[in-house]
Amino acid sequence: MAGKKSGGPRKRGKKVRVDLRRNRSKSVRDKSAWTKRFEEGAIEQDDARKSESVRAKGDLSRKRTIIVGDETDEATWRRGTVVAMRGLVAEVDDGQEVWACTVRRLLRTRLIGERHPVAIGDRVRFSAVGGGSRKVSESKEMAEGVIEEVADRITTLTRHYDRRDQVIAANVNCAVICMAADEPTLRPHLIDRYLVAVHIGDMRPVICINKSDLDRDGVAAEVAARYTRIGYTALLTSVTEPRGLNEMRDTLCDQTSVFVGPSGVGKSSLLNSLDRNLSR
Ligand SMILES: Nc1nc2c(ncn2[C@@H]2O[C@H](COP(=O)(O)OP(=O)(O)OP(=O)(O)O)[C@@H](O)[C@H]2O)c(=O)[nH]1
Ligand SMILES: [Mg+2]
Repeated sequence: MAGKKSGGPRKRGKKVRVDLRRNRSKSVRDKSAWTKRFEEGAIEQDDARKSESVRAKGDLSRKRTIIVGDETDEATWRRGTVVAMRGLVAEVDDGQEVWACTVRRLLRTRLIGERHPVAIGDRVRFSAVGGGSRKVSESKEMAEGVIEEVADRITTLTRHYDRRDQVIAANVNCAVICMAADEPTLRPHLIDRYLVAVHIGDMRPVICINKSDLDRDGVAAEVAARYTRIGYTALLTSVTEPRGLNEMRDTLCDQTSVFVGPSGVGKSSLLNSLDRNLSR
Protein backbone atom coordinates (compact mmCIF):
# COMPACT_ATOMS: atom_id res chain seq x y z
CA MET A 1 0.00 0.00 0.00
CA ALA A 2 1.46 3.35 -1.08
CA GLY A 3 0.33 5.32 1.96
CA LYS A 4 1.86 2.91 4.47
CA LYS A 5 5.37 4.38 4.77
CA SER A 6 4.57 8.08 4.53
CA GLY A 7 2.32 8.49 7.56
CA GLY A 8 4.98 8.32 10.34
CA PRO A 9 4.42 6.04 13.32
CA ARG A 10 0.94 4.63 13.05
CA LYS A 11 -0.93 2.36 15.40
CA ARG A 12 -1.30 -0.99 13.65
CA GLY A 13 -4.12 -3.35 14.41
CA LYS A 14 -3.78 -6.97 15.43
CA LYS A 15 -3.31 -9.60 12.71
CA VAL A 16 -6.03 -12.24 12.72
CA ARG A 17 -6.29 -15.36 10.54
CA VAL A 18 -9.81 -15.90 9.22
CA ASP A 19 -11.41 -18.46 6.93
CA LEU A 20 -11.66 -17.61 3.29
CA ARG A 21 -15.10 -16.79 2.02
CA ARG A 22 -16.63 -19.78 0.29
CA ASN A 23 -16.64 -18.23 -3.14
CA ARG A 24 -12.94 -17.35 -2.80
CA SER A 25 -11.94 -20.91 -1.95
CA LYS A 26 -13.07 -22.19 -5.34
CA SER A 27 -10.38 -23.59 -7.54
CA VAL A 28 -9.20 -21.04 -10.11
CA ARG A 29 -8.30 -23.80 -12.51
CA ASP A 30 -10.77 -26.01 -14.32
CA LYS A 31 -9.50 -29.36 -13.02
CA SER A 32 -11.87 -31.46 -15.06
CA ALA A 33 -10.47 -29.99 -18.28
CA TRP A 34 -6.89 -30.88 -17.23
CA THR A 35 -7.94 -34.43 -16.31
CA LYS A 36 -9.77 -34.82 -19.59
CA ARG A 37 -6.75 -33.70 -21.59
CA PHE A 38 -4.52 -36.06 -19.55
CA GLU A 39 -6.82 -38.99 -20.19
CA GLU A 40 -6.86 -38.16 -23.89
CA GLY A 41 -3.02 -38.39 -23.87
CA ALA A 42 -2.46 -34.70 -24.52
CA ILE A 43 -0.36 -34.36 -21.33
CA GLU A 44 2.59 -36.64 -20.57
CA GLN A 45 2.63 -38.22 -17.13
CA ASP A 46 6.25 -37.09 -16.50
CA ASP A 47 5.37 -33.51 -17.38
CA ALA A 48 2.55 -33.65 -14.95
CA ARG A 49 4.84 -34.82 -12.16
CA LYS A 50 7.26 -31.94 -12.75
CA SER A 51 4.74 -29.17 -13.04
CA GLU A 52 1.92 -30.13 -10.69
CA SER A 53 2.01 -30.48 -6.95
CA VAL A 54 -0.72 -32.72 -5.70
CA ARG A 55 0.11 -32.23 -2.03
CA ALA A 56 -2.67 -30.51 -0.10
CA LYS A 57 -1.39 -27.52 1.79
CA GLY A 58 -3.84 -28.03 4.64
CA ASP A 59 -5.88 -25.51 6.54
CA LEU A 60 -3.23 -22.78 6.55
CA SER A 61 -3.67 -22.15 2.84
CA ARG A 62 -7.41 -21.75 3.30
CA LYS A 63 -7.07 -18.77 5.57
CA ARG A 64 -6.29 -15.13 4.99
CA THR A 65 -4.94 -12.48 7.28
CA ILE A 66 -6.88 -9.37 8.17
CA ILE A 67 -5.82 -6.48 10.35
CA VAL A 68 -8.20 -5.82 13.21
CA GLY A 69 -7.72 -2.27 14.47
CA ASP A 70 -9.65 0.20 16.54
CA GLU A 71 -12.08 1.80 14.12
CA THR A 72 -13.79 3.89 16.75
CA ASP A 73 -12.89 4.88 20.27
CA GLU A 74 -13.73 1.88 22.47
CA ALA A 75 -14.34 4.12 25.45
CA THR A 76 -17.49 5.45 23.80
CA TRP A 77 -18.98 2.04 22.97
CA ARG A 78 -22.31 1.24 24.63
CA ARG A 79 -23.53 -2.11 25.88
CA GLY A 80 -26.81 -3.71 24.92
CA THR A 81 -28.72 -6.89 24.07
CA VAL A 82 -30.01 -7.81 20.64
CA VAL A 83 -33.80 -8.01 20.94
CA ALA A 84 -34.79 -8.43 17.27
CA MET A 85 -33.24 -9.09 13.86
CA ARG A 86 -34.61 -7.42 10.75
CA GLY A 87 -32.54 -8.71 7.87
CA LEU A 88 -28.99 -7.53 8.54
CA VAL A 89 -30.13 -4.89 11.02
CA ALA A 90 -30.09 -5.83 14.69
CA GLU A 91 -32.28 -4.01 17.19
CA VAL A 92 -30.18 -3.48 20.32
CA ASP A 93 -31.70 -2.52 23.68
CA ASP A 94 -29.25 -0.61 25.90
CA GLY A 95 -31.70 -0.50 28.82
CA GLN A 96 -33.01 2.93 27.88
CA GLU A 97 -33.79 2.80 24.20
CA VAL A 98 -33.60 0.44 21.24
CA TRP A 99 -31.01 1.13 18.53
CA ALA A 100 -30.99 -0.06 14.93
CA CYS A 101 -27.48 -1.46 14.45
CA THR A 102 -25.59 -2.84 11.51
CA VAL A 103 -22.57 -5.07 12.09
CA ARG A 104 -19.03 -3.72 11.62
CA ARG A 105 -17.65 -5.24 8.42
CA LEU A 106 -14.50 -6.56 10.08
CA LEU A 107 -16.59 -8.37 12.65
CA ARG A 108 -18.66 -9.92 9.87
CA THR A 109 -15.46 -11.08 8.19
CA ARG A 110 -14.16 -12.69 11.37
CA LEU A 111 -17.44 -14.53 11.87
CA ILE A 112 -17.89 -15.39 8.21
CA GLY A 113 -18.55 -19.07 8.97
CA GLU A 114 -21.85 -18.12 10.56
CA ARG A 115 -24.89 -17.23 8.53
CA HIS A 116 -25.77 -14.47 11.00
CA PRO A 117 -22.84 -13.30 13.12
CA VAL A 118 -25.32 -11.65 15.47
CA ALA A 119 -28.41 -13.35 16.91
CA ILE A 120 -31.27 -12.40 19.19
CA GLY A 121 -30.05 -12.48 22.80
CA ASP A 122 -26.44 -11.60 21.97
CA ARG A 123 -24.77 -9.21 24.38
CA VAL A 124 -22.96 -6.64 22.25
CA ARG A 125 -20.95 -3.43 22.37
CA PHE A 126 -21.83 -0.86 19.75
CA SER A 127 -20.87 2.63 18.66
CA ALA A 128 -23.41 5.35 17.93
CA VAL A 129 -23.58 6.70 14.39
CA GLY A 130 -23.50 10.47 14.99
CA GLY A 131 -27.03 11.85 14.83
CA GLY A 132 -28.26 9.11 12.48
CA SER A 133 -31.65 7.48 12.75
CA ARG A 134 -33.17 4.63 10.78
CA LYS A 135 -36.81 4.16 9.86
CA VAL A 136 -37.74 0.63 10.95
CA SER A 137 -41.45 0.81 10.22
CA GLU A 138 -44.02 3.32 9.00
CA SER A 139 -44.27 4.93 12.42
CA LYS A 140 -41.01 4.02 14.12
CA GLU A 141 -37.51 5.50 13.89
CA MET A 142 -34.51 4.36 15.90
CA ALA A 143 -31.10 5.82 16.65
CA GLU A 144 -28.42 4.19 14.51
CA GLY A 145 -25.40 2.28 15.71
CA VAL A 146 -22.73 -0.19 14.59
CA ILE A 147 -22.04 -3.41 16.48
CA GLU A 148 -18.31 -3.60 17.25
CA GLU A 149 -18.11 -6.64 19.51
CA VAL A 150 -20.21 -9.70 20.34
CA ALA A 151 -19.67 -11.34 23.74
CA ASP A 152 -19.13 -15.09 23.97
CA ARG A 153 -22.45 -16.90 24.12
CA ILE A 154 -23.42 -18.78 27.25
CA THR A 155 -26.14 -20.81 25.54
CA THR A 156 -27.22 -21.10 21.91
CA LEU A 157 -30.22 -22.50 20.13
CA THR A 158 -29.17 -23.46 16.63
CA ARG A 159 -30.73 -25.02 13.61
CA HIS A 160 -28.93 -26.63 10.72
CA TYR A 161 -29.88 -24.85 7.55
CA ASP A 162 -28.27 -24.74 4.11
CA ARG A 163 -25.25 -26.76 5.34
CA ARG A 164 -24.54 -24.29 8.15
CA ASP A 165 -25.51 -23.92 11.79
CA GLN A 166 -27.72 -20.90 12.22
CA VAL A 167 -28.02 -19.43 15.71
CA ILE A 168 -31.69 -18.68 16.38
CA ALA A 169 -31.24 -17.34 19.91
CA ALA A 170 -28.32 -16.78 22.27
CA ASN A 171 -28.00 -16.53 26.05
CA VAL A 172 -31.46 -17.82 26.96
CA ASN A 173 -31.81 -20.21 29.92
CA CYS A 174 -35.04 -21.88 28.94
CA ALA A 175 -36.60 -23.08 25.69
CA VAL A 176 -40.35 -23.69 25.59
CA ILE A 177 -41.02 -26.38 22.99
CA CYS A 178 -44.54 -25.62 21.76
CA MET A 179 -46.79 -28.12 20.03
CA ALA A 180 -50.54 -28.23 19.54
CA ALA A 181 -52.88 -31.02 20.64
CA ASP A 182 -54.38 -30.65 17.17
CA GLU A 183 -54.40 -28.25 14.20
CA PRO A 184 -51.58 -28.90 13.35
CA THR A 185 -51.53 -32.61 14.22
CA LEU A 186 -49.42 -33.48 17.27
CA ARG A 187 -46.17 -35.14 16.19
CA PRO A 188 -44.23 -36.33 19.28
CA HIS A 189 -41.06 -37.12 17.29
CA LEU A 190 -40.79 -33.37 16.64
CA ILE A 191 -40.69 -32.77 20.41
CA ASP A 192 -37.71 -35.14 20.59
CA ARG A 193 -35.90 -33.30 17.82
CA TYR A 194 -36.36 -29.99 19.59
CA LEU A 195 -35.26 -31.59 22.87
CA VAL A 196 -31.96 -32.63 21.29
CA ALA A 197 -31.30 -29.07 20.04
CA VAL A 198 -32.20 -27.60 23.42
CA HIS A 199 -29.94 -29.99 25.34
CA ILE A 200 -27.05 -29.39 22.92
CA GLY A 201 -27.52 -25.65 23.48
CA ASP A 202 -27.34 -26.08 27.28
CA MET A 203 -30.82 -24.73 27.95
CA ARG A 204 -33.58 -26.01 30.20
CA PRO A 205 -36.41 -27.48 28.09
CA VAL A 206 -40.09 -26.98 28.93
CA ILE A 207 -42.61 -28.87 26.82
CA CYS A 208 -45.89 -27.11 26.16
CA ILE A 209 -48.79 -28.79 24.38
CA ASN A 210 -51.15 -25.95 23.53
CA LYS A 211 -54.72 -26.10 22.17
CA SER A 212 -55.59 -28.68 24.83
CA ASP A 213 -59.22 -27.71 24.20
CA LEU A 214 -58.85 -29.73 20.96
CA ASP A 215 -57.51 -32.84 22.79
CA ARG A 216 -60.80 -34.72 22.51
CA ASP A 217 -59.35 -38.26 22.70
CA GLY A 218 -56.77 -37.48 25.45
CA VAL A 219 -53.75 -38.31 23.27
CA ALA A 220 -52.03 -34.97 24.01
CA ALA A 221 -52.53 -35.46 27.76
CA GLU A 222 -50.96 -38.93 27.49
CA VAL A 223 -47.96 -37.54 25.53
CA ALA A 224 -47.44 -34.80 28.14
CA ALA A 225 -47.66 -37.38 30.96
CA ARG A 226 -45.04 -39.53 29.23
CA TYR A 227 -42.52 -36.65 29.27
CA THR A 228 -43.40 -35.77 32.88
CA ARG A 229 -42.71 -39.38 33.90
CA ILE A 230 -39.13 -39.16 32.61
CA GLY A 231 -38.46 -35.91 34.43
CA TYR A 232 -39.37 -33.10 32.03
CA THR A 233 -41.70 -30.21 32.76
CA ALA A 234 -44.59 -30.75 30.35
CA LEU A 235 -47.60 -28.46 30.46
CA LEU A 236 -50.98 -28.65 28.76
CA THR A 237 -52.26 -25.19 27.88
CA SER A 238 -55.17 -23.60 26.08
CA VAL A 239 -55.41 -19.96 25.15
CA THR A 240 -59.10 -20.18 24.29
CA GLU A 241 -60.37 -22.00 27.43
CA PRO A 242 -58.03 -20.71 29.09
CA ARG A 243 -55.95 -23.41 30.81
CA GLY A 244 -52.43 -23.87 32.22
CA LEU A 245 -51.43 -20.23 31.71
CA ASN A 246 -50.70 -19.47 35.39
CA GLU A 247 -48.60 -22.62 35.59
CA MET A 248 -46.68 -21.49 32.50
CA ARG A 249 -46.16 -18.01 33.98
CA ASP A 250 -44.70 -19.57 37.17
CA THR A 251 -42.45 -21.86 35.13
CA LEU A 252 -41.00 -18.95 33.15
CA CYS A 253 -40.53 -16.63 36.12
CA ASP A 254 -37.03 -15.12 36.57
CA GLN A 255 -35.46 -16.54 33.43
CA THR A 256 -34.98 -15.64 29.81
CA SER A 257 -36.98 -17.99 27.60
CA VAL A 258 -37.44 -18.64 23.92
CA PHE A 259 -40.60 -20.15 22.41
CA VAL A 260 -39.96 -22.60 19.58
CA GLY A 261 -42.22 -24.86 17.57
CA PRO A 262 -43.96 -25.31 14.24
CA SER A 263 -46.13 -22.61 12.69
CA GLY A 264 -49.72 -22.41 13.91
CA VAL A 265 -49.32 -24.15 17.28
CA GLY A 266 -50.12 -20.89 19.12
CA LYS A 267 -46.74 -19.44 20.22
CA SER A 268 -47.78 -15.83 19.58
CA SER A 269 -51.23 -16.41 21.11
CA LEU A 270 -49.63 -17.92 24.22
CA LEU A 271 -47.14 -15.07 24.62
CA ASN A 272 -49.87 -12.47 24.21
CA SER A 273 -52.01 -14.25 26.81
CA LEU A 274 -49.10 -14.55 29.23
CA ASP A 275 -48.26 -10.85 28.95
CA ARG A 276 -50.61 -8.36 27.30
CA ASN A 277 -47.74 -5.88 26.88
CA LEU A 278 -46.06 -8.18 24.37
CA SER A 279 -48.65 -7.68 21.61
CA ARG A 280 -47.36 -4.95 19.34
N1 LIG B 1 -58.47 -23.87 19.65
C1 LIG B 1 -57.39 -23.15 19.96
N2 LIG B 1 -56.84 -22.35 19.03
C2 LIG B 1 -55.73 -21.64 19.37
C3 LIG B 1 -55.14 -21.72 20.64
N3 LIG B 1 -54.03 -20.93 20.66
C4 LIG B 1 -53.95 -20.37 19.45
N4 LIG B 1 -54.96 -20.78 18.67
C5 LIG B 1 -55.21 -20.38 17.26
O1 LIG B 1 -54.21 -21.01 16.45
C6 LIG B 1 -53.88 -20.15 15.36
C7 LIG B 1 -52.39 -19.96 15.25
O2 LIG B 1 -51.92 -19.29 16.41
P1 LIG B 1 -50.58 -18.41 16.42
O3 LIG B 1 -50.44 -17.87 17.81
O4 LIG B 1 -50.59 -17.44 15.30
O5 LIG B 1 -49.49 -19.53 16.12
P2 LIG B 1 -47.88 -19.36 16.03
O6 LIG B 1 -47.31 -20.57 16.66
O7 LIG B 1 -47.48 -18.05 16.59
O8 LIG B 1 -47.64 -19.44 14.47
P3 LIG B 1 -46.40 -18.78 13.65
O9 LIG B 1 -46.29 -17.35 14.04
O10 LIG B 1 -46.79 -18.99 12.22
O11 LIG B 1 -45.19 -19.60 14.01
C8 LIG B 1 -54.66 -18.85 15.58
O12 LIG B 1 -55.79 -18.86 14.77
C9 LIG B 1 -55.04 -18.90 17.04
O13 LIG B 1 -56.24 -18.20 17.31
C10 LIG B 1 -55.75 -22.59 21.62
O14 LIG B 1 -55.32 -22.73 22.76
N5 LIG B 1 -56.87 -23.27 21.20
MG1 LIG C 1 -46.43 -16.35 15.70
